[in-house]
Amino acid sequence: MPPRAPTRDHLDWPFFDEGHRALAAELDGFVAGGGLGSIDHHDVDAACRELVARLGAAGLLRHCVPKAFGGASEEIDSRALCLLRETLAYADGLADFAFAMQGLGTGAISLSGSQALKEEVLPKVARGEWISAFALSEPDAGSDVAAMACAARREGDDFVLNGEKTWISNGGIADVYTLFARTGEAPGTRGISAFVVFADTPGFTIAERIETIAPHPLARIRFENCRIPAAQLLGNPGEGFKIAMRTLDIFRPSVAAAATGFARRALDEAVAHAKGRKMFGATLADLPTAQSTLGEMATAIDAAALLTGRTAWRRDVQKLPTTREAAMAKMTATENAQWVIDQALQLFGGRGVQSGAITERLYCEIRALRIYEGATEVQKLVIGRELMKGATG
Ligand code: COS
Repeated sequence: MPPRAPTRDHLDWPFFDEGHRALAAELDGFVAGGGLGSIDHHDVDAACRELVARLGAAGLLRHCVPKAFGGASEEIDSRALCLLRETLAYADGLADFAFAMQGLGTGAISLSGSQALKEEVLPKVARGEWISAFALSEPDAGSDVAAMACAARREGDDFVLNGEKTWISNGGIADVYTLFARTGEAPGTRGISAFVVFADTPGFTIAERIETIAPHPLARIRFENCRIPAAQLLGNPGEGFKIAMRTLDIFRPSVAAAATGFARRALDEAVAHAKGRKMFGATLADLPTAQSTLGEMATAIDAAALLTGRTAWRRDVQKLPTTREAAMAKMTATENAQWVIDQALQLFGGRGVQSGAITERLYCEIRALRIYEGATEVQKLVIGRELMKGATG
């Protein structure tokens, strides 16, 4: 049986154009043609390397970087990113992860890197030859980015790095890391800078590999007198926090899209199950309680997709800031998807919790999305603060 494909009704919404509809057809062809098939997910490192290679060979990673450096469009197109993540998440959470990290891991380079750094890193990442990572969180600085302690001390033409980062996706397999470290120009957010660090730099080590409920490469990484050229600084000293936030503004809607991909898969599986499941002399789908649940699930998905499409369109077409919109989309889509998947599992009954069931996989996949790239609580804070900025009082 060919892999299940997502419905594409929402591509008729005014947020999308012919290019997006063509990309959706290309993606569906890639998945149906076995582009993600026959990969053993038990070895997540090998699986991710293979997925990155395949996505690169298929030209799909070009959507993670700007055109001048091997990308698909002049600027990173948020709607394309969302479409890709939604489709990949629908089919395979690890494929979505492998794709997403190529963008997040290099987003700050695309935004603020020197010409030389962009030329060195972005084309290789777009071809799937290099794997990238985004190193922001620390053991004592997760949501509170300003509390970071990992230090970068200037010494002549170099910076010397000391400290740790944790929850680093692709930690252990990445070739290149975007690192945020304290350079101390000022206390708090104004004393952080962004750097590019290559995995083979002396003094850089993997301190610990971390396992999670939806396995993917993840690590705590360590810098001990790790010396990098000052040319690997992104933007100006002290700009790191803003670079991190601007990067997250681009990628948070794509997290929303991935969550919606998982939720769409849960809904489609639940509908198929409800239509086939015999119950009380009819089918589960004939029960008003099931119809009501499915109706709520579909509405929760559309609400999330509308907020996500609005954010990506505002960024791509209107070229306006999307801090508030991205936070709304990420919060709503990840929370709604968790609820939708839980409802799908409930409709499956006992089979829903069986090991190996699609609902089990989706249940595990969705959970981290409510936390990473800014937990739901952080998104509420961001929305509230943006609201205050525009309010008179
Ligand atoms: N774009 C550009 N600049 C931004 C920005 C954005 N989206 N958000 C904040 N800034 C600027 C602010 O304007 C402020 O600038 P000035 O110093 O010039 O006034 C500065 O950055 C500091 O902002 P703020 O005061 O809001 O910082 P806080 O320390 O209060 O933190 C939160 C804000 C909590 C929102 C932030 O730390 C955050 O998003 N945390 C979650 C991080 C995250 O996603 N972690 C997961 C890692 S990736 S898996």
